[in-house]
Amino acid sequence: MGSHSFDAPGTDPRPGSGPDRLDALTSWHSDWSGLRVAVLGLGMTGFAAADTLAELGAEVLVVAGRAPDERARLLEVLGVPLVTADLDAAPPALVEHNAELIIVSPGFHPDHPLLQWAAEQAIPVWGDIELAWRLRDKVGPAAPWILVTGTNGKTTTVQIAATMLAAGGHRVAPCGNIGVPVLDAIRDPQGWDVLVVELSSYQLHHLPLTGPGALIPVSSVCLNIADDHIDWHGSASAYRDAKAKVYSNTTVACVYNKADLATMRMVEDADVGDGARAIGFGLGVPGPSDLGIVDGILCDRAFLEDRFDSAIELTTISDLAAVGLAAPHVVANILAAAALARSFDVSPDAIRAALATFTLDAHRIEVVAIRDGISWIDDSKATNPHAADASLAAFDSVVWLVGGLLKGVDIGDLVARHAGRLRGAVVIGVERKEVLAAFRRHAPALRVFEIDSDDTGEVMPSAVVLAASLASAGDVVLLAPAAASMDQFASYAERGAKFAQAVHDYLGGGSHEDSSSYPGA
Ligand code: UMA
Repeated sequence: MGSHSFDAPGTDPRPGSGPDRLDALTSWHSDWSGLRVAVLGLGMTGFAAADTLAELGAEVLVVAGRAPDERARLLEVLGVPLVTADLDAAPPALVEHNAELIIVSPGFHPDHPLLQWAAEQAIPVWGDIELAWRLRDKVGPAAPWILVTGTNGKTTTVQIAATMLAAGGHRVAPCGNIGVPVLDAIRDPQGWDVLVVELSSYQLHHLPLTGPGALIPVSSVCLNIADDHIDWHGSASAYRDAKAKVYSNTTVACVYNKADLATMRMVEDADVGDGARAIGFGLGVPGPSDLGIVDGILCDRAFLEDRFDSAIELTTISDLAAVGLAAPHVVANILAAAALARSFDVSPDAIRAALATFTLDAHRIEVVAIRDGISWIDDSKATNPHAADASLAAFDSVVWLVGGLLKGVDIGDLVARHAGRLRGAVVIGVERKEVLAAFRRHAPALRVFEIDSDDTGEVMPSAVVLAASLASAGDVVLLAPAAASMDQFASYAERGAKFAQAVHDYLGGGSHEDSSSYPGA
């Protein structure tokens, strides 16, 4: 390991039209001028795609169901036309544009009428990730990509891996689903040594596995897989298949979760580059080619010569506990990130230094207050049952705030698994019927309150009062809704912030007895 070589993007554009022309568009320096492209959506992705393609001289039309004023105004400045319409069918301006290529934003459902129309018209559809891959050599030689996906922990793992790579002296861009379009990262004028790209299942869905648009990452990980976004993908297996694409063509390390054998099978089934290795991570004792834990010490038994007889110490659970990073699912993310960083030759010292300063984002098992022996914890980021599972498992005695948009996923198993550690529950969200039914079925004796107010401003204040009535010393009141937030809040962040505000209002001044100690089991 040490030097990484990549197929240089092509530099020999062949202007023309049709699929041959698209095949030749594999570099920023190819001839994109005059290419007729329709960009679907005007969120973060759509704007980045339109801006990039306009800079390349393509003829761009943006089509969106709704367009934020600010982005619409910027498009006007760029001279890019925008059509906002009810997108039940292709609007006339889109038909007239006679597009040779469509760039779709990830939020468009695969069965969206415009994507069906594009298929009927045989217009190729790329996601923004494929476009960014083809354009990645804008500034000097293309930086290698490290890919991160999984149902939960993606953003945290990307942030930790990027912190480790930076501590190792690399100029690194965390980007993708994390909230920075990869197209913005590749246009940074200084360029990067490496990109750590968070990919959602939506973005993976649109990626080709072969051909000029197929990604060739150095390393890749699917952190875990559990049912999520089933309403978007149509089935659990379609969601899984999208996630599995992350490993395709990996050249150095395919990192998988030893506690989630589905991720190992994805690696086994993937077409990877010659010499790529499968690297496991887990909370148990590591085998050769794994990262794991021995007697409270996080060890690398993968990236060293003598991996059959020795291991490299990376950090310890007690050091992680001192900086609030010892919850089991966070430790798993750290091991995965360390595997990615080690695959890029980051030293154990740099990894240790990175972990000493890293802090989790807000709303991820964030301690809001501790008062009278009761800990109030905001894990609003737990937007599906798998994330809530990890969250609940970190505590012994829980009053649980749960509910929201379930996205077609059943939470019965989750309730059954944790019924023993629950002291009570408060159900929020619009899809309360399903959640209440799960409690009736799997925890019939549990005290459960329902917030049935239509006044969304009242949801958290009421939930906090009821949670307080269920909790006693030693308990954790845990907001880990296992559901998306958009039914009653603007985002998971707003949901968490409203929870924290309601807790502080309820407890009054001086509620933050000790926010540094982690109350986890
Ligand atoms: N639009 C329509 N009709 C549709 C869908 C979208 O007209 O049916 C248009 C609207 O103009 C809207 C725009 O598309 O303004 C929104 O596009 P989008 O939903 O694809 O969102 P972006 O703003 O482009 O942000 C996307 C990701 N969002 C989604 O995948 C839903 C962001 O992830 C990501 O950070 C960003 O690209 C940069 O890569 C967010 C997310 O929620 C955080 N991701 C999901 C998750 O993590 O669970 C997948």
